[in-house]
Amino acid sequence: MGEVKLFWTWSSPYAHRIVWALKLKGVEYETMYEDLANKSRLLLEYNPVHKKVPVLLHDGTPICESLVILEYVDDRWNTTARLLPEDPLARANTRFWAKFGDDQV
Ligand SMILES: N[C@@H](CCC(=O)N[C@@H](CS)C(=O)NCC(=O)O)C(=O)O
Repeated sequence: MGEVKLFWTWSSPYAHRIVWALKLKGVEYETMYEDLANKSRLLLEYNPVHKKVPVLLHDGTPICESLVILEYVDDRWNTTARLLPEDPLARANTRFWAKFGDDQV
């Protein structure tokens, strides 16, 4: 499974969706709490483009942007229930509504 760390803060809906995905998949992870008013050196190093949570660190490699992280989690831990449906049209529809939700937040 490797070492998994999640940089997050309790108030972030984007971070909560990653927590739910990891729990659904049964992936053990370490929580790295971020104070967004005083971001850690590691957060800035791992997400230099947006400097935001969530960031998933898997065996030392950072993955940024919550929808990208969700798809990574689904692809990497693919022996348990899938987050995205198998059917390509249903996947496209799911991605549409996920993006719609993001655009409205
Ligand atoms: N598009 C990003 C949005 C992440 C985001 O907006 N995170 C907020 C917390 S909810 C953040 O880290 N804000 C810090 C800042 O804007 O400096 C994602 O989906 O991961």
